[in-house]
Amino acid sequence: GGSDGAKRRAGESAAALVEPGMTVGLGTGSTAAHAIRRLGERVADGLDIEGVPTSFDSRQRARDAGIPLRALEDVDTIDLAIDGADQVADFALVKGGGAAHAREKLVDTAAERFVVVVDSSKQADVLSHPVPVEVLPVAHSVVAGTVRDAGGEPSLRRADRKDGPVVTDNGNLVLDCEFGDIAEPTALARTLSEMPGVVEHGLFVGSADEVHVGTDSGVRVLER
Ligand code: DER
Repeated sequence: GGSDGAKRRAGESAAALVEPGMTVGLGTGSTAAHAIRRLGERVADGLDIEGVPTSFDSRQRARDAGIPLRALEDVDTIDLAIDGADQVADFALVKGGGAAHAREKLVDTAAERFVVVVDSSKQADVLSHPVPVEVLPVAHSVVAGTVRDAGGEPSLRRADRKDGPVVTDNGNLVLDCEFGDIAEPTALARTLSEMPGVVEHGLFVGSADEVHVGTDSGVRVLER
């Protein structure tokens, strides 16, 4: 399994790629949080960058870290995005553990370079992690049906600290969809995107340029 030290090493390794003047996509989750923290330290040391958050949480973390922020709609280019993943197989990702994958996918795919930060527990030969699917609230039963028709097993993501389901930053719900081994992630991504009521799914195919894998002793950098 992963350890926080491994996540920290991965996050800090990606933060070292950031150069002065860059606009940086700031991912969501505990591994990307290490990159945000490290970037805050570098900003305090004089690094001139602007961050584009991918969620309410990453915006708060970036503000606390003292990183100057820009709204996505106000930037022309994103030079580098740093974000985590729930599973990585040959540069294809499952994301959405934090229910932030809609805006993450926007920022991560808009970036010139998308660097994924994980600990080694996220690596797999084939994707098999349940795929988070963000749905319009009114659509959750309809989409559950179309997911079943496509061979998946959907479950509405329940909240821990509130009654009822998790509600995303966009006001939507999340279905976690079990498909078993995903041999053809590109095909499944298209199937999910075409389902009426789906806002965004957590399959990121063809967007990751680099993966920094934190281990107990260091970081392994995988370049596509
Ligand atoms: O929600 C997300 O997509 C996060 O990036 C998630 O996939 C990884 O979170 P972690 O770094 O806390 O494991």
